[in-house]
Amino acid sequence: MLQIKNFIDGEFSSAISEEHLDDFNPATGEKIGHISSSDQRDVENAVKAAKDAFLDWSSLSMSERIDWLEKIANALESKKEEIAKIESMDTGKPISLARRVDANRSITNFRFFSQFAKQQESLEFEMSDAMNYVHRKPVGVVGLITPWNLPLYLLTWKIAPALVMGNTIVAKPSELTPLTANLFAKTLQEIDFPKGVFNIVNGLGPKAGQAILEHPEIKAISFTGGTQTGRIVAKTAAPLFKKLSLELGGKNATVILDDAELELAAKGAAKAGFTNSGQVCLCGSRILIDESIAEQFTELLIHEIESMKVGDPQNEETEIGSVISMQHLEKVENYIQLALDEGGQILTGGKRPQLDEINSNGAFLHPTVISGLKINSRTATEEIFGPVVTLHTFKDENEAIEMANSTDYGLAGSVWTKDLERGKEFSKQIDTGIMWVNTWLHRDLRTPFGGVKNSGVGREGGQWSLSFFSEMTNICVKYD
Ligand code: TXE
Repeated sequence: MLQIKNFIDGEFSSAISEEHLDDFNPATGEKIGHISSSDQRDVENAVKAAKDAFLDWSSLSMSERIDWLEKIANALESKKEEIAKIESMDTGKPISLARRVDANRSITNFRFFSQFAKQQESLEFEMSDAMNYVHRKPVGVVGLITPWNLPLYLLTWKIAPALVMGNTIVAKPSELTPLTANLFAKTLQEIDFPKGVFNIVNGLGPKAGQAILEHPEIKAISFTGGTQTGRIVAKTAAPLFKKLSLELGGKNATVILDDAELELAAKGAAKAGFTNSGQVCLCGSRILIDESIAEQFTELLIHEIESMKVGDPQNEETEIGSVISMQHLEKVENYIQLALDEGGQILTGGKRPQLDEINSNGAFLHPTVISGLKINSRTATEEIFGPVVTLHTFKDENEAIEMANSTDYGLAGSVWTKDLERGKEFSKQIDTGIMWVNTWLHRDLRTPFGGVKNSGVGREGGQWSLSFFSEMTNICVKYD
């Protein structure tokens, strides 16, 4: 049984309360670890360690901090397979996905920000009689709170820019998936990373997480998680004037225009809808199809989905693993029942698969496609965050735009058409932070990442991350 402790001032320690939570492998239902269940006292200790480490860390030169990012990337690279294996065990996602996406991207996050920080130029604005120099300083101690769907991928997406800009960190991974953050902390110990610069406080959101939000010495909060929790984060942190970055939920549209290359679009829509069992905030959970090609496209889509291998995440061939927990599976199944109550028809899926003994207690669901629902039904407007997509047809582009924009979310989407200019013009009409044309989840880390409406506030990525994790002082020097 793994003991997942806090990581404070470079050492692993139990929560002061000595209380712990259980960690489960959702694909087998077995208990795999005990997690320290921290409270405000543990957060206090972590903030003290981060404050004590801040002067030395922020006094390093940018190139010295960049060297550390590269050391971390190299150390993670040597553990790529171990990261993939434990991430798959903790989340139920297929090992091939954990390797290709979670492990690779966690390493890339450090490599990208070390390179990107090197290229930063000083910001100067000349006047006729003066020169303005924009001086960047770290924010100080920052709080990172992350979810269970892409645990190390999303945590390192925040750690790398926060560190390179000279901040020190108090992080709280999701209590459902603490394992890879724990491995990350062990890796820092192995490379003699300065103590106290990065700290982990494990535990429940309303207890350990809330204490991070409330701590007066934590000057910025970068949060990724559900919209409902995002509201709590905003409500708590805003009156304390903390910098806030909120990456929240989504109900993204995959739009198939009448001139789409149908085979390509069907593969793209299936990938967008069911990667990580639909547990990615960027997933395309609504598929909007031009009525003139709807029958042909739907046939290709269903074929694509029914060929996806559902099973043991540790099996290399598996494409659809379990969802994060039995509780979440029941939430998803409740939405399928709601869809039927709202007049929907299940075209494929909707049932739990019969799997081998080892997975008989796992939280599995066949990828599910539901048609016949109104675009403003609850099923088609609320975030389900599971392997469920709804299909809707439209008669023309204007109706497609109206439908795509018809939820309270605004994170991402994709549009499929042979005419790239048409795809670009269409994308400008969609109220999201991200749009893909003839692809999905194709990421350039220099680009702004984030959403509008109930999908969040702010952007991370490239210069947006460096700006979020720094404060600027404009120094205006009058020529004599
Ligand atoms: O997110 P939560 P969960 C959506 C998806 C999912 C829902 C809930 O709909 O079903 O959010 O998922 C911490 N103060 N997304 O449970 O609850 C919590 O401990 C401070 C979309 O993962 O938001 C965890 O570390 N912290 C999302 C983190 O917040 C609190 C990805 C996220 O937990 C807290 C995952 C509090 N009061 C879920 N309550 C995306 N955008 O990718 C909880 N936390």
